[in-house]
Amino acid sequence: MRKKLAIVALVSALLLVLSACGTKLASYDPKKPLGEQINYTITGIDAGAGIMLSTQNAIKDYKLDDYNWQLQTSSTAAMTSTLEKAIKDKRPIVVTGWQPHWMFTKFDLKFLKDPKNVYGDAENIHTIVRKGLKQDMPSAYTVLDRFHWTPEDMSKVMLEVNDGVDPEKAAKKWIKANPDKVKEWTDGVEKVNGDAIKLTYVAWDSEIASTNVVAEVLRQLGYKPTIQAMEIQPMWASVATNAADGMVAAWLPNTSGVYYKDYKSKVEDLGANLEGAKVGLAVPTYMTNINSIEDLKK
Ligand code: PBE
Repeated sequence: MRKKLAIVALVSALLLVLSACGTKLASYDPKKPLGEQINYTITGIDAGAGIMLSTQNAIKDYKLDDYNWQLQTSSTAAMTSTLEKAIKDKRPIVVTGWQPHWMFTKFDLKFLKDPKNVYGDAENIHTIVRKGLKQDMPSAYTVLDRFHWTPEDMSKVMLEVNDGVDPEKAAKKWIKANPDKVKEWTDGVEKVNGDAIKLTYVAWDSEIASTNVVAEVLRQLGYKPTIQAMEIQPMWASVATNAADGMVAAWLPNTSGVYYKDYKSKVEDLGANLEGAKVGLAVPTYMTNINSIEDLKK
């Protein structure tokens, strides 16, 4: 009887060890085809994001579907957490990546070359407002029209938020630290008395940062701003139908291009608020022999 028990215990211990081995995922092996190592899966974000549409196009244009490559839908938070875990164990991973974003500050990542230029060249982020805003809210219109900052500015706010600071507080802090920039947007603008203004955005880290900064500047001018997060298509529709006054989240010409095409005649495009954004596929730098989207077929 005792012997039997001992055997049962031994077998279960063995099984435990074996299953533990099974769940331990292998680190990146440059000698093996990459696809095999990650189940031919690109880790993506929310379904409507422009980067997801571009990645579907990349899969087609580079004929990655011949190799059964697929794009996994998730969210920015899930993607960055999967990325962080992979990097910790030096495992292979391919993600939808963009800049400005703290993922490039926090992790050693590189964009894959895109010889077919599916993701387009550098992107600018535009401010889009509803028609009639200029007449209805001239002060807010002027600020939104002048709002312009750099990828470094945006990254600062994003990093703070990623460190756990409340977005509104992070925005206030950035404004306090950058009075000259804020003055360029607000100089000579007449204050108002509690007028309500509504901005919409998608809860991407970059847009959480920009939308909170703009809302805070408007608040300091006497507005009562509300900011509302939604999906990308409703965000455009909200401005086009006057349900919202504006947004600062249009990545153009490529990433939000399909939405721009649909809505451009129903909104007013105030031009770029940030230049030099970038979108593409990204991998950790330890994946030394994967440098181009073409390499995914190796
Ligand atoms: N992004 C961030 C968005 C725009 C901002 C690149 C994830 C996208 O539509 O893909």
